[in-house]
Amino acid sequence: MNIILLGPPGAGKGTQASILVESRDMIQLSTGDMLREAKDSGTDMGNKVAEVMARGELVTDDIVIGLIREKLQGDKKGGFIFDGFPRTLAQADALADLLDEQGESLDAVIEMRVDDDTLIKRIVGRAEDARAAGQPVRADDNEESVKYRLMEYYKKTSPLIGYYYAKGQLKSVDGLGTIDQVKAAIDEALSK
Ligand code: B4P
Repeated sequence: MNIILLGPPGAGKGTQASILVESRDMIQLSTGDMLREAKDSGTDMGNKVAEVMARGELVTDDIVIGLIREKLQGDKKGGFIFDGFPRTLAQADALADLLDEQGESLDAVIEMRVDDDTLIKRIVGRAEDARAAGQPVRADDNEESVKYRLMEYYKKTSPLIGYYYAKGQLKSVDGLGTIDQVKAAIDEALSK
């Protein structure tokens, strides 16, 4: 099974993807994690994306599509969870082509719905928790970047909701409950 977790920043895509990895032996492909790894390793590409990410802007399509293309060649296990990818219509078209090339298809797109106030509270809360624990704080986990990330989401990513709805692949879940409640809602959506 190959699925996309779609939703605004802080909707819990990464949180739920980690749970699906455990419960269904799937492979999590988080473009956010891949870009943060590139940034930390100080490669040319990493240096290029660091400032873009800190501002809360989207990284260019060619970079993220390249990262995903590489990962799709590897082990497939119980299938792929696309976490935070695609984020633009161009990325969605590229993903359809890449899956096609691998003889794979997309089974479902889970849209996680959370209101803006909760998203901002969660992300600012994550930064405060990290600071209190003496851990590194993500450069984009502050109110200013989150507001920009939300603007980018509504402008560039939310059109994907209609795109996948038209293909009959969209399943929307309430992302507002506890982590366990959201997990249950995703399991139910995937069972239909
Ligand atoms: P991501 O790493 O994808 O970050 P995100 O959208 O903030 O994360 P997510 O929705 O996974 O939230 P999480 O589970 O962590 O992207 C970061 C940046 O990378 C982007 O802004 C962009 O610059 C770049 N990028 C990534 N992919 C790209 C692409 N395809 N194209 C272009 N650029 C790209 O949860 C957040 C917090 O909420 C956590 O603290 C968590 O504990 C908490 N939480 C989760 N579920 C909860 C629940 N049910 N109740 C209470 N709290 C909850």
